[in-house]
Amino acid sequence: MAAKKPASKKKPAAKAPAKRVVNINAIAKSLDDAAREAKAIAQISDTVELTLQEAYQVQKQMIALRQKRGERRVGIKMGFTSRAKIVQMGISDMIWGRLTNGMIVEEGGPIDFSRYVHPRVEPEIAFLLKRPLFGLVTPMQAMEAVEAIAPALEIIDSRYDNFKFSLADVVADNASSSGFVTGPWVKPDFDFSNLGLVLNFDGKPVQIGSTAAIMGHPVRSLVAAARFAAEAGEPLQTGWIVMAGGATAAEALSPNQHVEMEMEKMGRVSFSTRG
Ligand code: 0L1
Ligand code: MG
Repeated sequence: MAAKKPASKKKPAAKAPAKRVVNINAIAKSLDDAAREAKAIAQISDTVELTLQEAYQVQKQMIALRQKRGERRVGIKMGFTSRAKIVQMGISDMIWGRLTNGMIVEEGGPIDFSRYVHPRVEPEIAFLLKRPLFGLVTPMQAMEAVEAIAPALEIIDSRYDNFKFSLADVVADNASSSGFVTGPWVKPDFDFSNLGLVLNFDGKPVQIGSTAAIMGHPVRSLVAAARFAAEAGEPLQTGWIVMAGGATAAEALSPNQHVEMEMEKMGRVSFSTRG
């Protein structure tokens, strides 16, 4: 009698990998809505891991939505250019974001706290360009394009729950940019590589630092900005502002606060929050 064939053990059919769906426009709209409604959303990386290239596409599309509403580009901001910011947010890759005139906060003026999700402020230095700048440039070539420098404050406001994000999340969210204030513009005809600065809330110091915290010399951030801008096909333009990145960790803002930063040799820059 023929031996009984063992019942064949059928391998379960391999599951097709879930299709990766990335809708750049839909993600840009959800971030833009979150910013306009001042309502945090879940991180994009909870549902889809964007590549860095896709994240910058989302950022570009989000800015296009602002431009459709009448805003215009006025510059770029650099992010994670200091150790303090890298340690605070746990991200060590330098990033950049696009600035529009809708983000300008009048020096000394008030901001309406209810228009933000969970705003923070960080002390920076800003460059004003007198000619276009892009590509691989030396610090000296970068400085030849600078009309003036100013002490500046950046108001960052992540559109994500709990101000938590991955690298791609924060790039898509325009590097958390929300507002910026510039103080007195001065000719950059002196050494600004190591200027002491103090950030005060209601007259009390909350952060003390130096411009040297920005890559050893803030001009290095401008050099990097020129390279990023060229890679994106968006050369830095005459009249644009480049925000060099936070020199210290960012501080959370509260309603009804006076915020001021004093930078050695450069002067003061301030704004206040209204509840
Ligand atoms: O200046 C900066 O380093 C800003 C980084 C932006 C990301 C963030 O901290 O939310
Ligand atoms: Mg910043």
